[in-house]
Amino acid sequence: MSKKTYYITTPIYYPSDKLHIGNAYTTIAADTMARYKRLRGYDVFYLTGTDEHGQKLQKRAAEEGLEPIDFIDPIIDWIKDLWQKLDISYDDFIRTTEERHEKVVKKIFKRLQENGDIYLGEYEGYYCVPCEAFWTERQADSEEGYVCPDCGRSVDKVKEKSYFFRMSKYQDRLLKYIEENPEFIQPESRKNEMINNFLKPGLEDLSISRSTFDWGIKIPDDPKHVIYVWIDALTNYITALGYLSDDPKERERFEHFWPADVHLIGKDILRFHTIYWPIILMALDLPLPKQVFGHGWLLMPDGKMSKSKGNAIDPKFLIDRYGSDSVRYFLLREIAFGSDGVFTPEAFIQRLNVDLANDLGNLVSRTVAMVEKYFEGVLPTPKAVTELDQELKQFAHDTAIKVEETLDKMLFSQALTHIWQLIGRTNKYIDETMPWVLAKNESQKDRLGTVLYHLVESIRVISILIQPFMTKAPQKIWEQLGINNDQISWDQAKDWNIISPGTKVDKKEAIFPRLDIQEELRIIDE
Ligand code: ME8
Repeated sequence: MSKKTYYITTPIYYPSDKLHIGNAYTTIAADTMARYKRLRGYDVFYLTGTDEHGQKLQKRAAEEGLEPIDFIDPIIDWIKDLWQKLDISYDDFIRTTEERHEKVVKKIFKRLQENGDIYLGEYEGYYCVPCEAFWTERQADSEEGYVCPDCGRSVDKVKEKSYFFRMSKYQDRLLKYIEENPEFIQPESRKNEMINNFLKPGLEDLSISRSTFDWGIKIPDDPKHVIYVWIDALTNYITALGYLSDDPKERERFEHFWPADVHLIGKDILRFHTIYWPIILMALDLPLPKQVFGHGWLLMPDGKMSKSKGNAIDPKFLIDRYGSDSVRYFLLREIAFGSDGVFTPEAFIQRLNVDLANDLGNLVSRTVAMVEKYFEGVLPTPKAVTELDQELKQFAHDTAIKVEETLDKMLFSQALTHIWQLIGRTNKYIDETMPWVLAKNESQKDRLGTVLYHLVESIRVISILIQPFMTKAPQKIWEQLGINNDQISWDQAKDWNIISPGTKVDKKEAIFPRLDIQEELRIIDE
C-alpha cells in the first residue's frame, strides 16, 4: 500500500521587502507540521515560495530605480537564507516569475475562458495596492474617505477595461461546501465571518486583469492585460505540484498530492483563500483543499507587526543571537495558534531562561553530570522498579499520546505544554528520589542506577517529542546521552527500556545558556 500523503503550504510572501517574524511565524508552524507528519510516516510535500508580480512590487522596484526582477532577486536570496537559518524543511520553493508557473497560469486562464467563466468588461471601483485587492464604492466608503476595509489605507480609484470571472455562478455551491465541510475553514470563528460578511450578501464577479501596469503574467490572446496578481498567486499551490505540466512525471506528482491537506495562512488573507481560491478550483473541476487555517496576528505592543509600519523585528537578528530553536519554540509556545499574540522581548527572554535553559537544559545537564559522577559516565542497568518509576514511565507514555492528539489539530502551544509537563514531572522525580542522598550509601547503588536509567529514558522520550518544534536541541541531547538513531523513532516515544545499559554519556556545554535579562533587553532595544 502506498504511504499516506500530507500536502501543506504557506502563503507565498511578497518580496517587497525583507520578511519579519510574522512571516516566519507561519513558516515555522507549517514546518512543525511537515516534520511531525514525516515522523508519523506520511509522504509529505511542504511548499513555500514568493509572490513576485503586481503593482506593489513594480512600484517598490521603481522607487529603487530598478527593474522589478533586479529588485526582487536579492530579496529571494535573503529569504532563502532566512529559511535555512530557521531549518525550514520545505520540499519546493516556488517563485511566480518562474516559467513553470507562468506557463501553467496561462493554460489555466485559457481553460476558464473556454468554459465560459471569463468575459471582458469594464472595471470601475477602488484598488488597494498594498493588499492588491479590489473594493466596491460601498465597501471602501468610510468616514475617513475611501479606504481599504482590510488594512485601512486609502485606496486608488480605478477605471479600466478588464476581464471578469463569473464568481456569482459558484456562490451557492461554495456556501453548500463550506456548510457541509465544517473542517474547511479553521478556526471555526472565522468561518462565520466569511459566510456572513462575504458570501451571504452575494458575490460580485471578480475583475481578474489589469491593464494600467505590466508587471505580471500576460493574458495569452490579449497581452495588454496582465492577470490579476491574486489569481496568479493562488494557483501556485497547483502549478508547483505539476498541474497541467508538459512532463507526465510532474503531473503524476500533482495527482499524488492534490488536494492539499492544509493551506496555512494569516487571517488577513482568508477571504482570498476561502472564496476566490475554491471557486477557481471548482471552475477547473478540481477537488478543494481539505482545510484553510487562518492563524492570528503577531502584534507588537504598538499594534500589528508589518513591513510598512516599520515596527517589524528582524528574525535573523533573533536567530543569530539566540538560535533557531529558541525562536521556533517561543513563537509556537507563547501564542495559542489561531489567536493574536503580542511579541515582547521580556516574554521572549523569560521563556528562554525558564523553559529552555532551566527546565529542559538543566534536566539534561544534571542527569548527565550524575551519570558521570556516580557511574563514571556509563549508564547503569535498572534493577527493581518502584511505583514512582512506573508512574514516570506512564506519564511519559501518556504525554506522547497527548502530543499526537494536539498536534493533529495544530494546537502547538498545547502540545508544548504537555511536553513541558513531562519535563516538570521528570525534574520533580529527581527531587523525589534524591540521587545525591542515595549516592551516600553503597547499599543504595542499585536504586541509584535505576533512578538514573529512568531519568535518561524520560529525557529520550522528551527528545523525540520536541523534534517537530526544534531541530538542533534533540541532536545535542542524543550526543550527550549516547542515544543512537534506532532509539528515537516517533513510536519509540511510547516505549520504555530502549537505551542499552552500558551506554556512555558525554557531558558538553549547556544546550541553552542562561541569559542576563537586563543586558539582553538593552541589546534588543538598540
Ligand atoms: O499576503 N502576524 O503576502 P505577504 C502573523 N503574497 N502573520 C503574519 C504577520 C503578522 N503580523 N504579518 C504577515 C501576501 N504574516 C500574498 C500571499 S498566497 C497565495 C499570497 C504572514 O507577504 C501571514 O501568514 O503580505 C500572512 O497571511 C502572510 O504573512 C502575508 O504575507
